[in-house]
Amino acid sequence: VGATVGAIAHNAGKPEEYGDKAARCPYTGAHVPLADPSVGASSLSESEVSDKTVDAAQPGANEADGRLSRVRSDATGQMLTTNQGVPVSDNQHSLKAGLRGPALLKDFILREKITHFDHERIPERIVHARGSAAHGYFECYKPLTDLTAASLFAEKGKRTPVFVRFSTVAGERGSKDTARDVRGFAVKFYTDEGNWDLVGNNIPVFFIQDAMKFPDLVHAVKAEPHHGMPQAASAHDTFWDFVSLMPESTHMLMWVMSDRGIPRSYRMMQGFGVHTFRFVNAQGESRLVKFHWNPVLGTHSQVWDEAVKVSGADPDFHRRDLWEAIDGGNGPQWELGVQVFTEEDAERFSFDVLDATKLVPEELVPVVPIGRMVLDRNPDNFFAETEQVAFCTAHIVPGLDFTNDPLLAGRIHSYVDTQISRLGGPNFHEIPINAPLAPVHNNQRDGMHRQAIHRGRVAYEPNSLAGGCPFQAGMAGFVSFPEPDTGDELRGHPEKFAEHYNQATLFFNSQTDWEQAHIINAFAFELSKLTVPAIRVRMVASLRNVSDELAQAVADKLGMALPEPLPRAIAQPPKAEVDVSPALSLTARPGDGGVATRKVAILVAEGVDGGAVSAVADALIKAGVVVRLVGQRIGPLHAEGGAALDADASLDNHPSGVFDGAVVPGGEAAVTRLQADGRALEFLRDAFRHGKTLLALGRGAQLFGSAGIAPNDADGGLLMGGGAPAKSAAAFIEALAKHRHPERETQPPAV
Ligand code: HDD
Repeated sequence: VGATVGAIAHNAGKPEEYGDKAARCPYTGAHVPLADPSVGASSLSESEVSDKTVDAAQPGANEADGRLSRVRSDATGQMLTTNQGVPVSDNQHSLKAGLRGPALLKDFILREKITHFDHERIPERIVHARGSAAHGYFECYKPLTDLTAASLFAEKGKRTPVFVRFSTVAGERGSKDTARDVRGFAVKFYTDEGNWDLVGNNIPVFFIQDAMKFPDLVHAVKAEPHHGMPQAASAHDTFWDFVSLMPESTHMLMWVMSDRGIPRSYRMMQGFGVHTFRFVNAQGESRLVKFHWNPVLGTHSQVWDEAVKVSGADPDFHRRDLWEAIDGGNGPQWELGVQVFTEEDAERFSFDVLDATKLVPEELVPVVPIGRMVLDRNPDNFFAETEQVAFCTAHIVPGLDFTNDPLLAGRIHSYVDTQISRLGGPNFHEIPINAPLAPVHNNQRDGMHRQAIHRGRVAYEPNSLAGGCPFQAGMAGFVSFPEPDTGDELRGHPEKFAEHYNQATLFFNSQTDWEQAHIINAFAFELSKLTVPAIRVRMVASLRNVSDELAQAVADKLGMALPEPLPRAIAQPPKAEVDVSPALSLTARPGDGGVATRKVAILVAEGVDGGAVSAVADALIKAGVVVRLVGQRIGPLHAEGGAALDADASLDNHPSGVFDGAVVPGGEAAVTRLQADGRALEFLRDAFRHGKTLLALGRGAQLFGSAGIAPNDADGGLLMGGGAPAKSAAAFIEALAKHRHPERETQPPAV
C-alpha cells in the first residue's frame, strides 16, 4: 500500500499518472494516433472516410518551435545583467550617499529596473481578456484541391503548426474560468503561404447580425459602468435589457443558457468558425463553407452549482486542466469538419447564410471531417505567447475568402485595429508568436518597435533600382473572389434576417430533458438577478416565441404571470427545414469512451482500508485517471493495520467540484471519522448533486448514508460496491466514462 500510494503523494508520481517521459516530449513530433474520431455523418465516399487516418506522420510537428527558439532566453548558469548586458554586482541595495543617506539619481541600475517594472502591463483585450493557449499542429486527411487552393489542405498527412487560444468573453484578465459565458476558440495556422486565423467560438452562432451593434452588445454585457459590477457575468440588468430589445440574439441566448456556457474543459468543447466562408480552388471556383471543430474527448459540461463552487475552489480550473493535460502528454485533439454547399443551395434555405445568428443544420448539409488538430506543447511564457498573440479575421490565405456577412465585415477591420493599441503599434506581426513562417517581403517600413532590418535603398514599387523586387505574385498570390455586384448602397438587412426564432426553437427542441431543465434554470437564475422587473417581463415575452413550455417554466420559477408574446418582426415566418437536430445536443458527442485525464478523489482518513485504496488507485491510474488521496488534512496517515499513506489533497483545498468522481473505501475507524466531518458529508452531497460517479467500498457506504444519499439501482453512477475493490473499480471506470449521471437530478435537488 505504502509503495503504491506513496507514488502519488504530493504529486511525486505526476509523470507516471499522465504518461511516460517520452510521450511528454512532443518537440520531436510524437504522434498520438486518433482513436476512431466520432463525428457526424459524412458525405464523402466510404473509401475517402476510411482513408482519413494518416499512416505516415511526419516528424518535427512544430516547425514553429524552431522559429521561437531564436528568441528564447534561459538564465541557467548565467550572471545577472542590466538590459544592456552589464553585469550587476548587487541586486539588493540601491546606490546611496552614505548608508543612511539619500538614494542617488545616477543609480541607472535601480532606475532601469523600476522603470521596466512600471511599464510591465499592456491593455487587456476589450473582449476575451482571459484566456489560455497552446501550440500544436493541424494534419490534413486528404487533398482538398478540388475545393480549395489553400496549401494546408493540399496533401494527405501535411502538417501545419498552430497556436490556439481559448477564452471567456466578458470577464477581465484575472476573472474566473468557470463563468457562464461563450468561450473563444481562436486558431492561428502558420501555413506556408502565410498565417490564417480562424477566430471562432464554442457556439456556432452569434448574438447580433451586424458589426454596427457589437460595441453596444459588449457595453451591455460587461460590468456596468457606474459601479464596475458584476465581473464575468451576464446576470445583470444592462445585458438583459439589450438582448430583450434585440430578438436576433435569442438563438445565441439559448446556447449560452445551455450547459455549453459552462464547459467542463476547453478540451471538451466544440469550436465553430461561425460565419459562412468561401473555399476557392485553383480554377477560381468557389463553394461556401462552415468550419466545425469536434473534440475527440466529446462535449461535456459542468452543472451550474458546480461551476459556481469551482470558481471559488480554483478560478484557473480550465487553464490548469489544459496545461496539465498537455504537460502530461495527453494533448487534446479535435477533428476539423466542414459543411460545404453552393450559392444555389444557400438560396433555397429558409434562413440566410450571411446571417451569423443562424446555423446550417447538419441534417441539411453534413459535416465532413477533413483533418485533425493536436495541441501538444504548452507555451514557455504566458505573456510572450498567450498574451501577445494577435488573432485577426483579416488574416486569410489563398484558397479561402470571406463572404458578405455584415458581422464578418466589421471584424475584418476590428481585430487589426485593436492590436495596434493593445500591442503598441503596427509592427505586431513581428512579435515572435505572431510572425508567419512564410517569408515577409514588402515596402512597409519603420513604425514603433520595428525588428526587421531592411537592406537596400528601395522601399517602393514599381522600381528598377532593386530589379522590381519584391514583385507582385499575380495569380500565385491572394486573389479576392469576384463577388457579384449586389445593389445600391444602403443601410438595412435582407428579408430573411428578420426571422429570429425558428432556430432558437430548433435548439430547444433538440435538447434532452435534462438539458432543457438546465436551460430553464439558467434563464430563471439570470433573470432573477435583475432589479428592473420590466426587463424580465420583456425577456419572458420573447421566450414565448421560442417555446411556450420554456416561457411558462421560466415564469413559474420567477413567480410571475406569463406575459403576451413579444410581437414578431414578421407575421408569417418561413417554415424551417428541420424540427429537431440531434447534433445540437451535448449528448451527440459522448467522446472516445476513455477516462484518461479525468480526476478522481479517494477519501481517506486514519484507519482507512489501505488494501482497497491501493487496488482502486492502481486500476484508476492504469486507465489514465488522475488520482488524489483526499484527507482531512494533507500529509501522512495510517491505514488499517498501520501501513503508511500520504494524503496529497485535503477536503479544504480540493472540494468535490474539481473532481469527476469519488471513491469512499472502507475501514471502520476512517468512516467513523469522516461521518463526524461536515466537510466530507458536504463533499459527497455536492458530488452527488453534480451528477458525479461515486463508489463506496465496504463500510464506505455508511458515509453515503450519513450524507443522506440512499442506494439506488436506477442510478448508473452510484456504485455501492460490495464486490472486490478491483472489480468495483472496473465498474466505476465504466460509469466514469459516461461523464455524469443526470438521471439522478431532481428539481429542486433532494440532497
Ligand atoms: Fe471578436 C476578440 C471571436 C465578433 C471584435 N473575438 C475575439 C476573440 C475571439 C473572438 C475568439 C479572442 C481572440 C484571442 O484569443 O486573442 N468575435 C468572435 C466571434 C465573433 C466575434 C466568433 C462572431 C462570430 N468580435 C466580433 C465582432 C467584433 C469583434 C462583431 C467587432 C466588430 N473580437 C473583437 C476585438 C477582439 C476580439 C475587439 C478583442 C481582442 C482582440 O480582438 O484581439 O477586435
